[in-house]
Amino acid sequence: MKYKLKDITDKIISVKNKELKFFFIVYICTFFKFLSVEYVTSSGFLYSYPAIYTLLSSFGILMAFYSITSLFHNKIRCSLILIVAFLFSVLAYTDIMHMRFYGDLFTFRNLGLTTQVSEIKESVIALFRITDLLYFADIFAILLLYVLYKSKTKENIFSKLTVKRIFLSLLIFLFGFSLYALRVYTYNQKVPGVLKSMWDKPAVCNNIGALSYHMVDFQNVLRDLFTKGHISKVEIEEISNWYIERDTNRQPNKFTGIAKGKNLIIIQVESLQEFVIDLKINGKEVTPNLNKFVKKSLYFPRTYNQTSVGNSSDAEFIVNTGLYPAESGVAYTRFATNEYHSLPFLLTEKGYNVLALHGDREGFWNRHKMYPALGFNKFISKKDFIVDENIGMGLSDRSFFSQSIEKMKKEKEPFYAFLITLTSHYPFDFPELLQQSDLDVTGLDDCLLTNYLKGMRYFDNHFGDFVKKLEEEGFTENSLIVIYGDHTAIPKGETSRLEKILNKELREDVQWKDFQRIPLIIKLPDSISKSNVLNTTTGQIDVSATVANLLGYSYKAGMGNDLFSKEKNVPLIFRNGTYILDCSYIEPSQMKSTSINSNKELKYTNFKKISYKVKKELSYSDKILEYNLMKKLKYSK
Ligand code: GP9
Ligand code: MN
Repeated sequence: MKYKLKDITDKIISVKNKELKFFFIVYICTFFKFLSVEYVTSSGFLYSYPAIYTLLSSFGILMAFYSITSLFHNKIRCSLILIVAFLFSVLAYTDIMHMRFYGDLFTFRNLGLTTQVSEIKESVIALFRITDLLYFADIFAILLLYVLYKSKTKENIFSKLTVKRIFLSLLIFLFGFSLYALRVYTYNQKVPGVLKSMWDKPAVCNNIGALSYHMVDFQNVLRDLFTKGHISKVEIEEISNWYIERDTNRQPNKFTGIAKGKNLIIIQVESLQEFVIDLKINGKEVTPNLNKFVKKSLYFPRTYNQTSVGNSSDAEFIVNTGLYPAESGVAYTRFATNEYHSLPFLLTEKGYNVLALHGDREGFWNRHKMYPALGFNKFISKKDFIVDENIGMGLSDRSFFSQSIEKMKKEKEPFYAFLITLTSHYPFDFPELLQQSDLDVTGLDDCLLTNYLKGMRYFDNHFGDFVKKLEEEGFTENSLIVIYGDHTAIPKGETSRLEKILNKELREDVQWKDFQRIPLIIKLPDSISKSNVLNTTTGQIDVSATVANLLGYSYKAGMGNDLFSKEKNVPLIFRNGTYILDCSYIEPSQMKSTSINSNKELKYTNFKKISYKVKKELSYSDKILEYNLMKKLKYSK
């Protein structure tokens, strides 16, 4: 044994260019550790194995990092390189553990989350595999060999810092950094907004490399940290006053507490737009089950999609908090460390059991962090369902609905179950979905719109089965059921096809805006069931206050209104500052106002005052998020 070790050390001593080789070994080991992360993220069905540009980006950014260590004094260089390599190993291993546990990568944004550490600590033992030691073994081996070598020769293999060395290191840095920057730039051009929103971190990692992903993530966190200003007490008071004034005259109405003590089931339907309700193709309804359900419910056809770049996550966020989506980036990824008031917290306080169910990876959209922050006590995600059928992004709606009802049956009542469907997701061309959808589309082009309609029929079939089971289990009697579409899905390019199918014009901006509606369906418990079509202009923002009122409570921390006491002159505000007031669409930045009914331009000056109020309201919502104010504000008694 002694002889063997001597052999090895002798060999090492005899090697030329020892420093370069030292760098090379450390570099290659680190590269493979991050490659293992890229490989793990590629095992998701949506991604392929890391492509050459991903590898080049990883290769470049790592080269840039190690070239910086080369600029330090030769006495500390060895320690520094090993420390950097160790930190990289920790980062790569943290990613691996996160992927195993959440199906998502680590983000510096969630560093402030206290749950993070404890959750990881608890699960680390369960998730540990003996091969994981490889993530750190190289560093200890290198260190050991180096110490042995030093004890024999006393020679420092790290050469002195010379001008030539500085020049060469900087050159290598520039080369490596350019490879990284080029890939980050091209990926961001290809998928605009992806790096800021980070809706799918594994996909980002798969496209630009693991370390590059962390660089961009770190940059995002720093940007937010440094652009954050200061908020004065006066400003906080101003926001509190807005809430108090709004609610001063709030009175109970005939719907207050009508569903008291009942369960709450909210179903957020992927890509469901309002125009499909009652739509017929070749004489057959696209969504017969949903249409039947609408006839038994309070139906709000003038509900507008208020989401921003956060899509599904924005819809969830607006509905559960009553706040607007983040001004830039995505609330779910930027503000998971905030403290919230929310519908889940309110209902938990009233004795409800609150859970969310969704058939995707739990880390998608940072839900695994945001749900606890929003007050969901339980999140049943892909890893908790039996994935017997995967369509598109995750568990099929068929399986999701049939397993969800079984899970709901076991839950303590009253509960608030928040269900998010998935299969009818853009681009709606998943082969299993198209095969299983029985919508007859003869005569329609083979296009995105046709696939969308087939997707809606697919959802409707399984929604129908779900409703039958809800009835059988008595849930339609002992629950308040709310259904809405998360956001719109049909791009403007489909205008002429839509015009044909709907037999109406959609060309003008205001017509298109009006087309961006989603259905909002509120079904009261069977025995008090009231059906009606209500033409109030509304959006996702009003859901929390409305639902709370129906259950007999009052949700005051949201910026929306209870739909049963909403006044006519309340603007429905969109993230970009435009709004709808009654039947006018107002675009303050262009000083433009248009009638939705007649398509005619209206006098903007009539809306100047209200435009100012709209701007204020959005800025209050932004400040609440930015400065984590929800728990610090005062609300009316
Ligand atoms: C992902 C699903 C879809 O889990 O909710 O999200 P989207 O891409 O629509 O935002
Ligand atoms: Mn969605």
